[in-house]
Amino acid sequence: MAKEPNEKNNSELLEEIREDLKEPDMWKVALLNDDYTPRDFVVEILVSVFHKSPIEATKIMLEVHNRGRGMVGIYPYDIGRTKVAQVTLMAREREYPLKCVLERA
Ligand code: TYC
Repeated sequence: MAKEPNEKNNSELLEEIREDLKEPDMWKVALLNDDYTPRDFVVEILVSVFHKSPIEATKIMLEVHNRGRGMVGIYPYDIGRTKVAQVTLMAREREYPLKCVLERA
């Protein structure tokens, strides 16, 4: 029987199923140090946006403060991008220069 022009063969269908089952690409969210954003605000962000405990949040904040940058977590692209946007919005609302970036894991 003739194939409809948009009908897919088995290997095309299998390839599509494989694509759907793939783990999503993961992205790193990192915080950058600056001289103006208060330490308490960075801890607050790590607790509220990234669901860290206050102790873990303080550890990460101090690492960023001492080393210039630090990794906060690894997320699928859309979640990472949303978290970066939330941090940036919260920081700008308070007029802090805090930088949060997304990079390939
Ligand atoms: N360096 C800031 C201060 O001393 C604290 C700080 C930590 C700022 C981490 C940004 O990502 C940051 N107030």
